[in-house]
Amino acid sequence: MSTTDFLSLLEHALNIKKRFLGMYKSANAGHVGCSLSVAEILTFVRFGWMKETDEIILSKGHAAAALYSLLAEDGTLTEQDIATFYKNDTYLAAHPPVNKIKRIPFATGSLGHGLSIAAGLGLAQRLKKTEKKIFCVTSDGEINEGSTWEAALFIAHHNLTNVIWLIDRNRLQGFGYTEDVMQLDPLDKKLEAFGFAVLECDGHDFSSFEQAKQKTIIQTKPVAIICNTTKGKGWTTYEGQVDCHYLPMKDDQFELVMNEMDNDFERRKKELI
Ligand SMILES: Cc1ncc(C[n+]2csc(CCOP(=O)(O)OP(=O)(O)O)c2C)c(N)n1
Repeated sequence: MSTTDFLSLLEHALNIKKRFLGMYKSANAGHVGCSLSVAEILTFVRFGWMKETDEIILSKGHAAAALYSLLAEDGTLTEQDIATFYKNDTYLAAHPPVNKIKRIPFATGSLGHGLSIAAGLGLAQRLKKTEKKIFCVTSDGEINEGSTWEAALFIAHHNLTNVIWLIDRNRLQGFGYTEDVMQLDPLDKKLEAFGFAVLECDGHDFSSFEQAKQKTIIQTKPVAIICNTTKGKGWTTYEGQVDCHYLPMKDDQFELVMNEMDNDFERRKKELI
């Protein structure tokens, strides 16, 4: 990937984050931290990895605003659509609806189901003998759900290398730390025992994603990528704190976080060039 490609990813990420922050602010809605956590993962998959025909499943549907913003960034949704977020009669609800929006074929948000959907799609594509890949983004908290492990068994059993599982490993969930609620570590060893090739990356850093992508290409087993992230990244008031899950932004916090997005972009741009 060239410097221009990385710069373009940074620009997309900035637009995506500022757009969904604006959506959350005008809706006075929570889940801000959940979307800031997953923003670069979605940006990289959509603009740095997947082909037009590939699928992306956001299993952690409560970060729907990040997905809607991504779909506005790629032209699937318009800014007029985006303005309806959380309003009466909108399709852009708090969780992605089924079959209303192009690129969102399944409702998600009842946590723990996305990987099963990805597994089914992966097997279907295998049977159809297509090259299509299914990117599934889950949270870490939803790995508490038994259905996630059933899907993992299934993917490994069928060696569905067309399914790529990205885990937003921010170590927080709605009301506490994942390791306190239900211990996942050593997550890499558990996933390996289930038959996955496990990779790790910095879930906010595009060069780290690029390395994981290059390693994925050469694997012969299904890949799970543990993307180490910070929940609420850039929202200084609550970054890395449990409150970034449900609390909406106050006016002054919104101003701060929008400035932080610009500053972060400039910092990363300087590092790049
Ligand atoms: C099956 C199910 N149980 C409970 C919820 C309510 N809920 C919404 S978000 C959340 C926790 C989020 O933590 P995590 O899944 O780790 O997401 P992230 O920290 O990445 O936002 C819960 C319990 C849900 N959406 N689905």
